[in-house]
Amino acid sequence: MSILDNRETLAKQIWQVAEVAGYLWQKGWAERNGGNITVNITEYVDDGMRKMEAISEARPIGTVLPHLKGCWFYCKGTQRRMRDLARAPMDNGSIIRITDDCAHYEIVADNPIAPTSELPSHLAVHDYLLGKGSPYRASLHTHPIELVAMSHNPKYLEKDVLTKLLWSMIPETKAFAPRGLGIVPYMMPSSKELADATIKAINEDYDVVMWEKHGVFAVDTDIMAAFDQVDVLNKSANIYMCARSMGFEPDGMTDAAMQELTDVFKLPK
Ligand code: 2HA
Ligand code: ZN
Repeated sequence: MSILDNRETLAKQIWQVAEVAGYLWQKGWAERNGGNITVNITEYVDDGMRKMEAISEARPIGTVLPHLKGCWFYCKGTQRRMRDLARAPMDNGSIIRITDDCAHYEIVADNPIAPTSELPSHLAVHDYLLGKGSPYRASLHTHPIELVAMSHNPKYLEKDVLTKLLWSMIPETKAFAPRGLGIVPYMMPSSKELADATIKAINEDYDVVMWEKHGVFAVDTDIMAAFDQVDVLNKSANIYMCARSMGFEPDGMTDAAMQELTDVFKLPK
């Protein structure tokens, strides 16, 4: 028995997470237990689910997140592998609900699998998104190779230097990652400082944020859309590195070509 049985719309969301987890592994962005995913699934919750007993005690989030009252999430399990989640999402992640004090969560199904080590930062981001009325429901942390490599050079960490370079590699990148790439300087993984800095960058209007020498954090309406934004940005980083390894600095699209694209696609900035 699974909570997904006879719940088609919920199952579709969870299997979309599994599909993305498979892509992360195939791309080499998810070594060992690398990366994490959380999806706000509250809109798919029915009365039957609301009546279910929790299968864990209430555990502290570590902070109070008032906008998460009544919210439910699918979370990748801590220490679980994306490549395993791709085959069996309910054996490598779990469905949790936030308790009414907005300070604890309890696991509801299918198995008592403890959520990702980055749960407090993921939940803080979801709380922020709901607070500002955003339609975004999914957050993704992953280790995309070329983007992480570029974050080892301080010149790419200055505001919007990397955004402009990546946008200029291929027109699709600005069209499909129109808010560019925010930058957060190196901080300890799972720390509150990293969560706060990530929210600050998202608040500056980035959907994808680079964590220097670590990975990216992306938010969007669903997990496939969050993945797509990271994928187009990383594709540009890969094109840049291919040109450099052929021995030349790529020209990049001209400012006039970028402006035309911005106007025709009605993109921000
Ligand atoms: O959860 O990637 O940064 C595994 C990680 C933490
Ligand atoms: Zn990581």
